Amino acid sequence: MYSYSKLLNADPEVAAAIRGEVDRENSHLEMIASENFVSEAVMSALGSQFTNKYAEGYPGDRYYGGCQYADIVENLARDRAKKLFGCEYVNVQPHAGSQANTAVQFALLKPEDMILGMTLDAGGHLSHGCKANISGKYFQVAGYGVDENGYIDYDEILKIAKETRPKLIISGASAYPRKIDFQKFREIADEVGAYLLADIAHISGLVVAGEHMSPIPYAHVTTSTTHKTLRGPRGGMIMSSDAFAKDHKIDKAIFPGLQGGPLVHVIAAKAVCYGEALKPEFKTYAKNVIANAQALSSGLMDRGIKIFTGGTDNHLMLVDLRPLGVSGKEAEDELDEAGITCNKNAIPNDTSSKTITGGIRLGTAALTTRGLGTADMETIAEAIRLVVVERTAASKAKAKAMIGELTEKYPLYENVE
Ligand code: DSN
Repeated sequence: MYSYSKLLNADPEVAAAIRGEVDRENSHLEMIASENFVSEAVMSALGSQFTNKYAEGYPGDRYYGGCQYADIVENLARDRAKKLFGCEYVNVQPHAGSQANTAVQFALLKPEDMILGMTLDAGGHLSHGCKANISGKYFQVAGYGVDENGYIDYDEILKIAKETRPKLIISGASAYPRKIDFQKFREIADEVGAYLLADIAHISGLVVAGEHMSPIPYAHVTTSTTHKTLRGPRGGMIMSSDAFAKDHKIDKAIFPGLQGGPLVHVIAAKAVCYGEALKPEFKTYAKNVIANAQALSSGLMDRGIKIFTGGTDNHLMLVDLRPLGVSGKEAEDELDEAGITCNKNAIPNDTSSKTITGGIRLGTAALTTRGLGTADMETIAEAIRLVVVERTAASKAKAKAMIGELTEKYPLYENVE
């Protein structure tokens, strides 16, 4: 099992980097919308002896001997995930969300088929057809964006779908603060004879807690990561009906199509994460994530800071800094100095470069795990105002002191042994 003190003796350089990361996580507020903090139980499974094991294949049908415990743990992960999401079929082997999406595309499409996904600029993901990604190189791509208020426009998507006749429509985003209607997406897909893939990487924790519509009854296939609002280890998963998965050979698309040996230690940690998400406390956690996001976005708007779409329905928000004349890059750097970790993010119709951007994305999944509540969101909103609106040395120092008080009030790791 993972032991910091043993690592320190064996490899002080790597131990020092880990110590640095632990101290950074302790001393900063983690507001990157795609990050979270796993439990000690998840961390223990990740640091377990399963990292030693090769287990190509699936439970009961492996290409290596000695897989009896790997089978147990993969079956536990699959059974728990099926119960959690209410689906018939699950594959827990994808190393990440991108691999899950690529495997689905590999299973359902032929090279040069048309994909319709949300554009990266509007908040979509690389694996939904970005030109630089394999999805944009091997397939033809059409994109949809958001309307002038920042919402998905389903009539517009239907229009684009009728013009471009995609074989696959992808719903899901990395920076969309509003609810997604999977039933409407399915109606559009049916109208043009396309498959629907719902990528719920960001919102899966909210979905299983009943805080967001589930795509399972509507999408042909659903993918997710396991490390965002779901609060598990870094990794991916694919869900579907038994018949669809069998007909389209989804298991084969992951192994041997795209991956070799599964990461059994990560699958063990996924099993722990699904078990945690099945507990009633997880529902409270997801409710609090949204309450915190809404309190923070209101606190920022009360201070004259523009929030794209005027709020949020989920765990994240986009702060439009363009009216303040501050770039996303400047805000990311200056907030980091004050103790807030976040990422610069393009706002739809942003004309600044992708490495500068006109905004930042803020999320509350990790803050909520740390124990912060809505009253603390007021403090964070004020600290952000001091950094991005006032922008004096004195105001930034004040913000840093305020964030320091919060990180001390909610310690993350008391001892690292
Ligand atoms: N890179 C992730 C995010 O930050 O949203 C998406 O995979």
